[in-house]
Amino acid sequence: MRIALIQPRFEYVMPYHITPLSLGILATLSDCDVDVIDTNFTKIKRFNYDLVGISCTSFTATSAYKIADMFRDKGVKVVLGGVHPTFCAAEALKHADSVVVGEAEGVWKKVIEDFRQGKLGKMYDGGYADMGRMPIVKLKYRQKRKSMLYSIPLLIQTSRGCVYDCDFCSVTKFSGRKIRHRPVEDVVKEIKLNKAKSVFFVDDNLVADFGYAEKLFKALIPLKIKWGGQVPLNFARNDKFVRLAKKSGCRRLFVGIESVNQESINEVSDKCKVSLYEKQIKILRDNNIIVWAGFIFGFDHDNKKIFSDTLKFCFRNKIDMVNFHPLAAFPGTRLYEDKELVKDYLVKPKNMSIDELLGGINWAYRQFYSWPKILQRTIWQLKRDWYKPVKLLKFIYLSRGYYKSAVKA
Ligand code: B12
Ligand code: SF4
Repeated sequence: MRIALIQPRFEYVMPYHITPLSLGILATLSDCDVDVIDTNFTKIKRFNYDLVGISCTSFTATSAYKIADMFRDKGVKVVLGGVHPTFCAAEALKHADSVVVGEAEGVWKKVIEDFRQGKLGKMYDGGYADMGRMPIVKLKYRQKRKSMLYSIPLLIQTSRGCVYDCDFCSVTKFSGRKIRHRPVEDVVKEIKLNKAKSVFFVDDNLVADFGYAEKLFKALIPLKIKWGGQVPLNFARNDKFVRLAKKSGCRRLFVGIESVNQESINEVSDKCKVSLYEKQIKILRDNNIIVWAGFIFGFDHDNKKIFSDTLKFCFRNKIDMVNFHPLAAFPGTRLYEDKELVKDYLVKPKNMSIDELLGGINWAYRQFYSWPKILQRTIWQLKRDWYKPVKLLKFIYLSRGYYKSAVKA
């Protein structure tokens, strides 16, 4: 038996050159031949699979449904899973023979077995996976694209669930309000088995539990890896902890700054304090950690000035990389229930038109990733990693990738 596990194309967000962890996990759990296909970079070359599994978020749903319809037309059974089918199961079932809601680790083997026996069910609920028994994903299912400029890091997840439940996020509804951790020993084992030199922790908040994070960081020190991950900026309130993270190999952090306008942030979360941002970013920079900041535009309190204000903030604080996103309300979030939506789950902005919002984001991207700015940041990088020319090339290449996507949009 041969199955295909497919990552659909990103519709209106920039693709990331990493095959998602979900497909690696499912492939590792499958007791049959598996092809993992990321359609952002690879064409589907064969169609005679016994079963096809497609991973689906709200921003890949349209392409996921197209692929599903295509395979079903050829008589191949299709299973859809992921965050979007979990919250929109009825919609997903119009395009699939079966839908898996929730975390799939606990049910995927049963799905395959039921299929083998010719009794594939319409709906499976994986609930919450047992984090103490997570599969160690095989390397062959992880790196689907290799090139000199991308050293694709090993994706690892150490925890699921979040205590905060922000209005624009579906993580708490999907994975629960209690944080569940993998044993640190399992994480270390996974890194060692994969002989990884570079790791990206996909946790929503790697430092949600300081006690666990401290244990993890200490266990990473002897592995001598470099790692990146996602943390809230207030992680930098504890200088000693940042130094420990750095010592354990932390090189790059993705921080959700969301907005430089406190009134805008207050609309969706009460835990971010703009007045502390500059100090916290400085602590990360002083520890030579690359700051990759995420911003959201289009809150009710945003007007057209927000784009230039944000750029000034980024340049003043020497932010290395940015993601600029329009405020979106995906299924499974409170915003989705509350807000008026325009196209592609975008929230209708109050103080500008949707074209002004998207145009403003595009303009901000082009300013941030313009050649003079990239070169300026490369000089900062030189000061940190002057002896690593390939790293600098990657930094420039990635930055230009953002610029080009903005120009195309
Ligand atoms: C890491 C991450 C990223 C990384 C992506 C790296 C990569 N390519 O892997 C970065 C930082 C780049 C990113 C960006 C964005 N992300 Co993101 N991201 C995540 C995060 C934190 C972890 C994803 C992950 O690897 N999880 C671990 C895997 C194992 O879990 P999983 O994918 O859910 O898979 C499980 C189940 O869903 C299911 N499953 C999944 N696929 C399939 C398929 C089949 C056949 C079956 C049976 C089951 C199944 O089984 C799996 C195992 O349990 C999630 C939140 C989360 N906790 O999942 C958000 C999340 C996926 N991101 C989200 C969003 C919105 C974005 C952005 C659009 C940012 C924004 N504007 O808000 C951008 C999109 C850019 C892009 N092109 O991807 C949303 C998606 C919401 C939605 N309804 O679609 C999430 C859920 C967070 C949220 N805010 O609610 N993201
Ligand atoms: S945005 Fe981050 S902190 Fe807020 S609920 Fe989602 S994962 Fe938790």
